[in-house]
Amino acid sequence: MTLAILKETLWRSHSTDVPPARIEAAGRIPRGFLLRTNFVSPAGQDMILDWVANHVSWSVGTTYGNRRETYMKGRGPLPEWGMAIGMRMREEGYFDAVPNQLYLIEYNAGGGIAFHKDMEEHGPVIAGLTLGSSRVIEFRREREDPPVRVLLHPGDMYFMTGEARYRWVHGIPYTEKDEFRGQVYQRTKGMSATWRLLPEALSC
Ligand SMILES: O=C(O)CCC(=O)C(=O)O
Repeated sequence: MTLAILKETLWRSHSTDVPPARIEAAGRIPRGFLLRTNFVSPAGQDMILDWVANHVSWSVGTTYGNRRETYMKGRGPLPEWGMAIGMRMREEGYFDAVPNQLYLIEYNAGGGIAFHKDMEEHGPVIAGLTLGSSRVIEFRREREDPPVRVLLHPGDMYFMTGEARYRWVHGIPYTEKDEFRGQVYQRTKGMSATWRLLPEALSC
C-alpha cells in the first residue's frame, strides 16, 4: 500500500460531528471536523481573556492587517489555563499526548484569515477555541466549490483531524457580520486559541 493510499484510508475513517444547526453545506462535508459547543464556560472564557490582556506581549508576534498572532511556547511554559485545557483534551482522547503548543490570534472587528492548510509538521490535530465574538469558519476542497460553513460561538472548541485537517483548506472570511441560517451575527473584536502537539524539536 502506498503512503498516499494509506493516508486516504486513515483520513476516511475520521468521523465528522457538528450540531446540524451550526453547519451550512451544499455538498460533501469535511471528514474529521468536530465541534464541541460550550467547551469552556463563560467564566473560564473571561479568565482567559483577562489573562491574555495582562500577560501577552503581542509585539513578539506578527501583525497581519486587522489581526495579530503570537506563539505561547518557546518563551516560557504554556500558561496554567492552556495546560489545563490541553490535559483535558488529552484525557478526553482528542490528542495522543498533552499538546505542547498554543497559538493566539486576535481579530479586530471584521478581521479574518485567508484560506490555508496548516503545515504538515504541526501534527494531526488542530484544536481551536473561539473567544470574544462569534465567527464563521469556512472549508473548501476545490477553489470553485461553495464553502462549507460552520458557525463558532465563544466557548466552542473545534478539532480538525483527518481530511478536514490535511485535504481541505480552511479560512475565516473578512466581514463585519456573518449571515448564517437566516440570522446575522455581528463580528466584534475577538480571539482564538489553538493547541497543537508538535515534535519537541519544533515546539519553540
Ligand atoms: O481563529 C481560528 O479559529 C482559525 C485559526 C486557524 O485558521 C489556524 O490556526 O490554522
